[in-house]
Amino acid sequence: MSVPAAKTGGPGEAQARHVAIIMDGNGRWAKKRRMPRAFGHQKGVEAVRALVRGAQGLGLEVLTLYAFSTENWRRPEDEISDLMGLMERFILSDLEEMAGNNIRLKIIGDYKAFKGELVDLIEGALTRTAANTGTTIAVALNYGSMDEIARAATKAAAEGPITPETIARHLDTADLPPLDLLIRTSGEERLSNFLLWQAAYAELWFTDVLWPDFTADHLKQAMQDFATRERRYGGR
Ligand code: V0D
Repeated sequence: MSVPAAKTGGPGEAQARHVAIIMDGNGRWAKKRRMPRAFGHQKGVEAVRALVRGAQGLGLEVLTLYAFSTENWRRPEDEISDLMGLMERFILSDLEEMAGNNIRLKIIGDYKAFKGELVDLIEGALTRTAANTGTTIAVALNYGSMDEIARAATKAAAEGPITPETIARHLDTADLPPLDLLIRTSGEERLSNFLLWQAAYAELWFTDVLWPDFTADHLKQAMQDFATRERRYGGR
């Protein structure tokens, strides 16, 4: 029995360099099990940990993850403090493994609005991985795209004319490769104020899988779909 040659795709097929994920569905995952939202968030953290491990072999340059949005401040106080606790614990438990695996951490968003101890932990994590050369994990913390664009435009205006190029140079993602692929889990098909500018030419990939059930295999599948889509950038 002969095995068909691996599909390598036609011209224009390219491997994704930068993938972003809106990690949605922790609450719904918990609700289905009649468990508290906090349990869903815990499971969500386990999915992040497994995905970061699994992403190593996929040849990605950057994986951007939406962890805490500017809108999350409108959630109940106890859920906000849960999320803060998860962030602190995540750094304490996972930083050394990520650092040892040559991962470079980056933050997008205004993380300095968090409390002092958490800001110090975050900055420690950035410093610890700054010299690493492997996959960059960019984590959106207190991130909102309109806020990011407003901050970038303010900086651009202080230097001269505002153009798409001068704004882009001041976005939080200015040092990252262009966004290729944006994934959202949990069946919602909205950008929800995430990477609005960067998504201008990105491919979008939606799945009904809830975040705690999302694995590196799903990411691999999305990247394979990406590689077979023909990208047009507004041209023909
Ligand atoms: C999991 C809840 C802090 C949602 C928060 C690698 C998702 C906890 C960071 C972080 C995650 C801190 C410093 C830094 C980079 C990241 C973080 C991830 C996930 C993905 F430099 N919390 N946190 N990073 N979670």
